[in-house]
Formats: sequence, structure tokens, C-alpha cells
Amino acid sequence: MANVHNRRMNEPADYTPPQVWTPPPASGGRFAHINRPVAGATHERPLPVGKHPLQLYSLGTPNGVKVTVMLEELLALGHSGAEYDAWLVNIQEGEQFGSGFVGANPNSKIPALVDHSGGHEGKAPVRVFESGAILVYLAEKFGAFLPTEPAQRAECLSWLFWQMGSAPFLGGGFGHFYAYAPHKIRYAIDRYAMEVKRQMDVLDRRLAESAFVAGDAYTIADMAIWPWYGALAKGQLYEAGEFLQAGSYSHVLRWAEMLAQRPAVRRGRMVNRRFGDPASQLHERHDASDFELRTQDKVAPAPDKT
Ligand SMILES: N[C@@H](CCC(=O)N[C@@H](CS)C(=O)NCC(=O)O)C(=O)O
Repeated sequence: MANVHNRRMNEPADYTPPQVWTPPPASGGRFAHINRPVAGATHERPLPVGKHPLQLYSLGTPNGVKVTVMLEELLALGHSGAEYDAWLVNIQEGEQFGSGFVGANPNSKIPALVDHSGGHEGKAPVRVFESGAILVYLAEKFGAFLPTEPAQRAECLSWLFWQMGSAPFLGGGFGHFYAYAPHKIRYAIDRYAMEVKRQMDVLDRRLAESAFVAGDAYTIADMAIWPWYGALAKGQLYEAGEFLQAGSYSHVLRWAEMLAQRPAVRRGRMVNRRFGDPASQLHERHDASDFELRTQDKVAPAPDKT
């Protein structure tokens, strides 16, 4: 077998992978300071628990937004049992490695949900991690946004799992090397740009056939895919709209704009958001009135410049 490491164009040029990998002292990438080669908690920190049955520990990234959109959609449908407290987890500060969070998600990534609704019957809280699992859990708990007819259910779950399998190529692959890596590596950017454009074409062809991803009905598949691929089509991800010609996927764009108009989607994307217009940032959500009363422009108004 050819020696796989016998390359002439390594990066850096004098690099050959050693027999045994060891962590680099500092790679300089945007997330380098929170990356670790081991799992588990780094410090004791219990999770706060609010007044509602559902406790969400998250951040307004695409993976977090999937769940807050779902919760807001459930509430809009009249499911009062979907009332929730959304707590902010600052992943740049390593809060995902606190003991309480690791208890809710041993994988130390937002979002994590803890359902206390069985407490009055003496049932232990239920923890759910992985955004796709949280969407399915909520859909089944409330009987909404996941079709029960077997063929439609299969279509919905297929697209949901498509998102879960595909997005790491978009975020961890393309986004990382295009936007976050400390220097640009053409090989990596070409590889992931190729795959992300292929994925966008998959979605575009599907959305040429049907109004929503899984067919005629709005489902958890749309909620999972929209924060990633909808944002990309609208040029809101990694400042890569022009580079990937993301707006040329016209069916994705049509669908992304349609979803963006939904009041529950507009609310959901504000929750745990820590960037953009202060009026669009609701760092924590504990009550429906928080959207009116507790956005960042209201709780921390910009200093008066006069
Ligand atoms: N497959 C997971 C991915 C979650 C994920 O990657 N979360 C990121 C933020 S979007 C995170 O918490 N990163 C912190 C870390 O890697 O330490 C899901 O969909 O829930």
C-alpha cells in the first residue's frame, strides 16, 4: 500500500503526521480555546431551573434556533404545555463543560432540553440532547409537526436526518475552513464548497417539487433545515452568499423567505441570540412577554451619545 503521508504539498510544508497524534499547543482557530480531545465536565456548575415544565439550555446558533422555533410554533398552536425557560449557554466561555450541562448532554453541545413535566407524577426529569432528537421528542409529545401517516412520516424523518448528517459538512467543514480557520487552505475550501453546493442543489430540486421539504405540510424537517440552508440561501451564513452563489438556488430562497415570515419563526430566532440588532436579541426567555419587554435594546439600551 502506498504511504498515505508521502505527499509533496503538505501544509505546513514540513508537516508529516507523527505516529501518535498529540494536541497542538494553540492552533489559533476561532474555537481552538474550547476544543478538547476528551469529554466530561471541567467544573461544578448546576443548571438553573425555571418555572416552566420545559427547560432549554441553548444559544441562538442554527442548531439552537431549530428548537426555539419548534417551541414557539407549538405555543402558537395553543399547546400551553410547551411553555419553556430558555437559558443561555455561553460556549465561548466553556459553559457547556459545567457538570449540570454535561448531565443534560454528555456531548457538551447546545441545545439540551430537560422535561420536568412528569414531576407531579413522581417521574424523573427527561433529558434530551441532539437537536434532531429534541425536535422528534417535542413533536411526539405534542402530536404536531411530524406526520403520523407512515409514508409522510418517513419522508419527514428522512429530511430531518438528511439535515443532521449534512450540516456538519456545511458548518464544521465549509464554514470552518472558509470563515474560522486561521489561514485559508484551498484544498479544504474546495472540498467543502463542492459538497455544500451539491447539498443546496439536493434541497433546491426537492423544493421545486413541493411547498415544504417533506411535502405539503410544514414539519420539523423544515425547522431543522431552515436555520442552516435557509440562512445560507439568504447570504446570512459565513458571508459566503456570493462565494457560493447561494442566492441562485431559487426554490430554497422562496421557501426560506416564506418561513422567515412566520411569527413563531421570527420569535424563535430571537431567543438566546447574542449578535445582530439589539432589538432582535432575547438573551433568555422565561415568559411570552419577554419578546416585548426584555430584548437587549430594552434591558441594556445603548449609551446616550448626546
Ligand atoms: N449535532 C448537534 C450539534 C450541536 C452543536 O454543534 N452545537 C455547537 C453550537 S452550534 C456547540 O455547542 N459547540 C460547543 C462545542 O463544540 O464545544 C446538534 O444538532 O444538536
